[in-house]
Formats: sequence, structure tokens, C-alpha cells
Amino acid sequence: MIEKNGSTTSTGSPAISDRNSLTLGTNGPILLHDTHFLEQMAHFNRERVPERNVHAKGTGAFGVLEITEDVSAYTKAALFQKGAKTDMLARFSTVAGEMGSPDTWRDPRGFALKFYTSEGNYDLVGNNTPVFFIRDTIKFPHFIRSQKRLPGSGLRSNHMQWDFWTLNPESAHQVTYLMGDRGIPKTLRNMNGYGSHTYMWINEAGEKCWVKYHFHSDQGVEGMTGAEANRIAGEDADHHRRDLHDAIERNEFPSWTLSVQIMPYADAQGYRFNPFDLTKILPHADYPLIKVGTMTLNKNPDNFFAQVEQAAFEPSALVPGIGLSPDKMLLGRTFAYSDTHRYRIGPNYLQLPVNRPRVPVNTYTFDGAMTYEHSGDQPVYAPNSAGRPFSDLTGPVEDGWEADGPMVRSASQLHAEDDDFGQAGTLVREVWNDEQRAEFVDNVSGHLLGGVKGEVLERAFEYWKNVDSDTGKLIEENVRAAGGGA
Ligand code: HDE
Repeated sequence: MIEKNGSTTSTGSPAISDRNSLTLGTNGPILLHDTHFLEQMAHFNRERVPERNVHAKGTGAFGVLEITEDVSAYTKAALFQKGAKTDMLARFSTVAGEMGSPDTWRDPRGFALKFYTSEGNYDLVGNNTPVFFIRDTIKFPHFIRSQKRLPGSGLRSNHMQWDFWTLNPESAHQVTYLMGDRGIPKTLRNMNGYGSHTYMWINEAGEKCWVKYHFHSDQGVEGMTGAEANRIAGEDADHHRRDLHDAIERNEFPSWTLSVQIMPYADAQGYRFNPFDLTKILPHADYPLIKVGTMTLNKNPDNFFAQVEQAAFEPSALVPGIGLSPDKMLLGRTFAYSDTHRYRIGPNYLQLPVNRPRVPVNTYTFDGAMTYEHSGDQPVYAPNSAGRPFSDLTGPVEDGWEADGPMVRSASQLHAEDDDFGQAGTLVREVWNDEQRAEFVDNVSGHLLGGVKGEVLERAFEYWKNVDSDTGKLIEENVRAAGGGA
């Protein structure tokens, strides 16, 4: 008795029933050899892979990057040549929330891009903010744990967040940005994206420069107030995911204009800010934006788990013409991402269709769990006498930079105008208008009134007065008047 066009077992043979277990008599016990039941249940218990330990809640879409301008003077990377069109995947995410957390919590948004280029994958894993909270990778686990849940109660804690932020004052620029009107995007289509770090570009002649990426939303940048966000969080935890998905379903394809800031290689050393300090921006007056092209998202994933949950982005995925920089955060990330993918997805995560390069791969890594791609009986060592290609270049690498000195553990050397609060103060005083400043003061006051107390609260008042004394005083007055700190 076989049902035509029914389902199958995972071994491909016709399944008898997905509704009734095999029993002895209609009222009898389930039989151990009901292997279809066993397989369904055992696999069900293994359906989840560990969620990302940061950026767990996210949304993905496929699209294309089209280069409309000539930037070949700066980079030889194929995907950035005028006229190039490169398929891509984007994943936007929050940072601290778990997989089921509300899209509209106040948090930076991940802006992770994977370009399937003709020279291999290029991943640009940025955020919707041009800066970040810290300058040294070693602080990252501490930072993230302080933004998540208390070890005892498992509850989130504003007090713990502010304890970290005020004990690490380099966070001030990013926290100012986070507490401003861009801290909660209205939709994922209404936010900008940034590479955040300073990277290196190398042109055909081997000349290097430093580069920062800006993806400006062609839909315009719009935020959401805290009150609105809290209401929506209760109504629809997937508000942002739904908006992006439904817009693409309606063929309303969101796009972003890609521009770059280019810093001549030699400028970095003496520039007034350390260009490799991730808590700093490069003022556009010093290095104006240069338009490059347009990124458009035009296809929803067919399967969320296979194509978004298992998508693996890594700052180490580079192509010729693009390099890293002395930014300690960027260098630290080049280890962390592929390490987390090997753990979370498996050692052969790059063989999954969503992560697989669109070019032939000839690398000397073999076997490991779930190996799918293989190189037949070609040599698995190099050099070899069987003609399997291997690389053997020596001498200075084209994407390197000069460095020397004793081995130390220390903060980077400060440049002339480097400090923890200056650029945050500029954002508050010179970039924002009165309305944006008022919203910022309300957001910070409200957050501090959410359980921040004692010396942490006092440090927070000092932190904000260091950013800007007027708004800092206003925040302190608001919080004390509302009985904060009790
Ligand atoms: Fe991440 N980050 N990060 N991060 N990050 C991860 O990789 C890490 C940082 C960012 O949609 C993890 O797959 C370290 C800055 C995005 O799949 C992990 C440091 C920026 C995403 C990781 C940072 C980012 C991640 C967790 C300190 C913007 C989501 C899960 C140096 C410039 C990518 C994972 C996606 C994800 C490590 C800081 C952006 C643990 C060590 C700065 C958009 O590997």
C-alpha cells in the first residue's frame, strides 16, 4: 500500500503516514521500528543551530551592486570597476537581542553585505552607524555581556549597560549616536549602512589609499521614537523583517547609494584624528564623499534557515584591490567571524550554497564534517609534482603597511585631536538641531531612569557633561527631578 505523490522518508522512499505512528493494533503501543517516526522526531530535536551570540535577530535579502562611477584610480577590485554588476546578499540585524527579540529595540543595526564577485567573495560587515563603542577587540566579549543579561537573574539591565559605558568612555560617540534619532530606524529601508572601519584600497599600479564606505539610503533616513518603538515591539516583534520582506514582494526594491571617503596613504600618520580608531569618523570636510554606485535589494530568500540563519559573513573575505588596516577592531574581527561560523554552522560552512563563492575554489583544506565539495584524487599537499596549482609568492605583500617597535599592551597613540568626547560633542552641538537634541536628552534621561543608580548614575552624569555640558546638565536635572537613582 503506497500513496502516490505522498511524502518520502529522508532516504527518499515513500513515507506511509505523517499523521499516524505505527502501533500494535489501533490502540496499542508505538513500535520501536517506526523509523519514520524516529527520524522525524530525532531530526526535530536537532533543527536549531546555535543562534549568533550577537546579531542573533536579523533579516536577509538578495540583490545587486552596480558601479556607475570610475574609481579605478583607487582600487583594482573587479566588483568596484565602472559598469560592474555583482550579485549580493545583505543581512540587517540588531546586536544584543536574541533571535526572537523585537526588531524595534534601541540598538545599532548590523549591515552585513556579501558580494559574490568574479574574484571570490568580498564581505563588508558593517553597521548602520559609522563608529563603534570600543577601540580594542579584547574588550568585545565584556562589552557584549554588559549589554545582554545579568548572570544571576537573567534579566536585562540598564544599570549594567551604563556601568560598562561609563567605565569605557571611548564609547561616548557611539552611545550618543545610539541615543539620538537614528537609534531606532523606522524601517531597515530607512537607515544608512557603513563599513565603519577604515580599510585599504589598492589600484592596478599597486598604489594604496585608505577608504571608508557609506551606503546612503535612497529611501531617506527616518527614525522611530522610543514610545513608538515600544508600542510596535508589543504588537509585532518582526516589524522590520516584515516591512523589508513585503516591500520586496511588492517589487518596491530598496536601494542605497554607495560612496567612499578616500584618504591618501601618507595622510594617516599625521592626521588630526587616528583614522584607525573605530570610535572616530573622518570629517567629510577633510575627505569628501565620492560616489561609486548603487546597491539594490530585489529578492527575498526562498528559505530563511538555509539562506539567512546559515549565512556566514566575515571581514576576512577579501579580494585583490581591497585590504585591511591597522584598526585593532578590524584585525580582531578577521579571526572571530570564521571561528564563530566553524563552531555555529560547521567547518565546511563555505560550501553551503548561500556562502559558496561563485568562482572555482582551489584551496588546501579538506574533509571535515559535512564535506560536499571535493577535489577528487588531486594531491592534498603543496608543492606537488602532479601539477595541482599552489601559491608561492614571497616578499612584501601588496596590502601591507609599515609597523615596528617593541611588543606592548597599550592603547593606540593619540593623534592631535584624539579624545573620548570631542566628536560626540560635535554631533550634539553642530550636527543635530534643537529637536534632535531634545529627543536625545529625553532618550538618555528615560534610559537612566530605567534602574541606573548610585555611582554608575553619577558617572553617567559626568560622562554626558564631558560630551556637552549643557545637554549633560539637562539630563542630570531631568533624572534627579524624576527621582532617578532611587
Ligand atoms: Fe561583529 N560579530 N564583532 N561587529 N558583527 C558577529 O559573527 C565581533 C563589530 C557585525 O548578519 C559575530 O556570525 C568582534 C563591529 C555584524 O550574520 C561575531 C568584534 C561591527 C554581524 C562577531 C565585533 C560588527 C556581526 C557573531 C570586536 C561593525 C552580523 C555572530 C572587534 C563594523 C553578521 C557572527 C550577520 C556578528 C565578532 C564588533 C558588525 C561573534 C570580535 C565593530 C553586522 O563573530
